[in-house]
Amino acid sequence: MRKVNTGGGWAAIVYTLRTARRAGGFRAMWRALRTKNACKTCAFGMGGQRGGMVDERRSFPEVCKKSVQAMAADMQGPIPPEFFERNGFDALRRLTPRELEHAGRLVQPLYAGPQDAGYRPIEWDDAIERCVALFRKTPPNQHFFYVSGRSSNEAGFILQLFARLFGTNNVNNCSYYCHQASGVGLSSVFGSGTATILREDLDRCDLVFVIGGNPASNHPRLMRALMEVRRRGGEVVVINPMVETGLVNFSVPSDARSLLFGSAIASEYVQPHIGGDIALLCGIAKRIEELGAHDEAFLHHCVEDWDAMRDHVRALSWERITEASGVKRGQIERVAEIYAASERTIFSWTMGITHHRHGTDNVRAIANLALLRGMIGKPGAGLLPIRGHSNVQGIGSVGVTPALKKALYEALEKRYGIELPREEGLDSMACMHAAKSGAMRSAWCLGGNFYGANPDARGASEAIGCLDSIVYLSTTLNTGHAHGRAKETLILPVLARDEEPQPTTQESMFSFVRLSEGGERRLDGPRSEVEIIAGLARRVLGDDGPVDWSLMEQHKNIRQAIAAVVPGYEKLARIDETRAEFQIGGRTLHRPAFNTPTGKARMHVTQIPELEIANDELRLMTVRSEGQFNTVVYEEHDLYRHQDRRDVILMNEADVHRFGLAVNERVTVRSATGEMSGIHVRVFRIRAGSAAMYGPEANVLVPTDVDPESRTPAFKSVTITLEREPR
Ligand SMILES: Nc1nc2c(c(=O)[nH]1)N[C@H]1C(S)=C(S)[C@@H](COP(=O)(O)OP(=O)(O)OC[C@H]3O[C@@H](n4cnc5c(=O)[nH]c(N)nc54)[C@H](O)[C@@H]3O)O[C@H]1N2
Ligand SMILES: Nc1nc2c(c(=O)[nH]1)N[C@H]1C(S)=C(S)[C@@H](COP(=O)(O)OP(=O)(O)OC[C@H]3O[C@@H](n4cnc5c(=O)[nH]c(N)nc54)[C@H](O)[C@@H]3O)O[C@H]1N2
Ligand SMILES: [Mo]
Repeated sequence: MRKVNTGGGWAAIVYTLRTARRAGGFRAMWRALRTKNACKTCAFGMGGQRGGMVDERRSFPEVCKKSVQAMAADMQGPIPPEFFERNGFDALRRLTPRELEHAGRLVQPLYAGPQDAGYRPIEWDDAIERCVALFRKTPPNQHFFYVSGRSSNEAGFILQLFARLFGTNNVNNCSYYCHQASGVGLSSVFGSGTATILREDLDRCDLVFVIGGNPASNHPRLMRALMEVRRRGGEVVVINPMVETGLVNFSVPSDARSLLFGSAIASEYVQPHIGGDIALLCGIAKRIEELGAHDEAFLHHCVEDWDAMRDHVRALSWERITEASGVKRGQIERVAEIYAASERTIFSWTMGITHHRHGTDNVRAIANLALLRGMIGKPGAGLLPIRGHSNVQGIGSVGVTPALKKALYEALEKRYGIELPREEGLDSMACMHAAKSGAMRSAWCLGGNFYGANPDARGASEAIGCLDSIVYLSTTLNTGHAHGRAKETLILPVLARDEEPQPTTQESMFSFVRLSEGGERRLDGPRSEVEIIAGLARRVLGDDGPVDWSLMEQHKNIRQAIAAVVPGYEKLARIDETRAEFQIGGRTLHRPAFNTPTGKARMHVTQIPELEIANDELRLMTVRSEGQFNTVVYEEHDLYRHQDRRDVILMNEADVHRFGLAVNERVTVRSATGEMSGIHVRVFRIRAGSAAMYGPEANVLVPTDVDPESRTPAFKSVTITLEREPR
């Protein structure tokens, strides 16, 4: 394999061209990518009315491999009907995620009952009848609804409305496996849970912290902004237990100089232990206070609980800080000096922060550090949780959450003259446990791969197997359809957003609402998500209830409803006429006025978590490779980390020696939850004591316990042991 020492660049371009050719030619791909639809991959927020691949700053950036992969998947032909005759469940279970996705597009509803050895195609009418029967058969609180962040605001909104009118709050979304800790943490700090900045603020800052993320792979469009910060003399501090090639040097494909020579990204690369972030962030805060570089006036006028936070970091010894973080005092002091010299700092973070039992406190520790120097509440500075799915933030905004925000709750009750169910709704993990215990009987999944995303893969399969039914609304096959089956399983094929007959909307990580025009259908068979949900709601709840479901088949009517009830979404009411995409009101913090009872932001004392591991143990993180999108693995190799296969464990050289292992030797990896055998040992630039494996495969090892506040599993913190296998 060719060795790549810089992220992005030619490798990304060559891949893009190759994938485009497979998907029906470069021109077809180019046309597809240039339509007025929001990009399908990450939540950076590309496309929409400004045309594909144009961001919120109106600049026209890079090819992104991921958007090409996602588009190629949707541009496939139909899965041939004989596929399901040839591939019963045994065969489906043996297919890799890539083989399942490459089987083609789902075009016909599929059904499997308790006696079936495989799926069989059924007619749409039959499928809808069966769904209606499932709703009638089981009481509302024994159903749950899981929504991935790929679906539109319109589909998400009516799904949650339907669920609540049906009688349950068991409505959740993939953020419970993703950024929930950011929402919970930030809300506790300043009363709202999203980024405080606009895309433009990245052009005005002089320092960016990139904490616990690998944007070179997962948010390549952020890389241009980071390159530009460095070019204008600013700094980028990376905090990550692994040295990620693309965060050291990245070739921005749309920038000639960068493409040829690469661009230095990190000015300081800090490698803490997995889970060492709170100690590190407290250490930086301690040093800032020692230097007197904190913003006394801001802390006095705009912040609560500064005294407690100050006393906490003062009382922490440097010994405790360096031991728990794994970072030397000299480097912590250097980072503090970089921060002290900055006038406008942006703190960004991803899953390395949220995927912990202390995820919410991790987020608070970041917010503390930002508040310490008055970096929230002015232009060019603030907080940026780098969101995953392209519309995961919108799905949350429009109410696909177990508990609705008070304002939305009251507005819904008022608009429809209804009383919403009072019983507490369950989060994703709780639904899985309830399925296992028999308390939950029926699941509805709008997109995503609830099985594949879940910790404890074996347990997840068993839990879903306990359900009477599960219904998937999907574009392509994934491992969930093979391993996540209930007594009855239905798959309903849906249109991708750029095939929707009516426009849809999405929300970016900067709280910017995109309008996607939709487009011509590529295939006969799949239906619009909204058409399916509104049709089911009409059948189950009738037309004479508080909501006229036949009106809800028109997306613009749904937009009227969203505009009327979701705070900040008012402009959605006119978007069909104006075509004007907009910034959601009340989220950007360019002034230090916070949405809390006192108007001040709140600091929190964040205790350093106890993460002791024994001598024969390692702490494991599960990560994505550059060639996958969540549970869909496109490529076996990981370009930037120089791995030719995925069944590897990446370890520090010292640990490989300490355990008496050799490179490429096979080990069995064990956790309290499961084990994986035949894993190849690889040396990697990762903090000693920490190790990394690829998810979703490694989900057999990840336990199901969660951060008590955000209910997010610790995908990045699994205690493991290794056993050498006989040679
Ligand atoms: N190509 C591609 N793009 C994607 C996705 C994809 O699967 N593929 N998925 C999308 C989604 S839904 C999401 S949520 C995002 C995910 O984007 P990321 O969060 O960047 O993805 P992960 O691979 O989970 O990476 C976690 C990073 O956190 C680091 N890390 C692990 N533990 C710790 C820790 O304790 N502390 C610190 N400081 N760092 C730690 C790891 O070394 C790794 O670099 O990407 C989105 N974009
Ligand atoms: N071990 C480990 N596990 C993890 C993580 C980790 O870092 N490590 N990360 C977690 C994170 S951050 C997340 S967000 C979850 C991801 O969880 P999910 O969002 O549940 O999973 P995806 O793999 O993104 O779902 C992909 C499927 O979505 C369907 N799909 C694609 N486009 C559309 C569409 O337009 N409409 C509909 N209806 N369906 C569509 C396709 O069938 C595709 O197979 O995984 C979590 N699991
Ligand atoms: Mo995610």
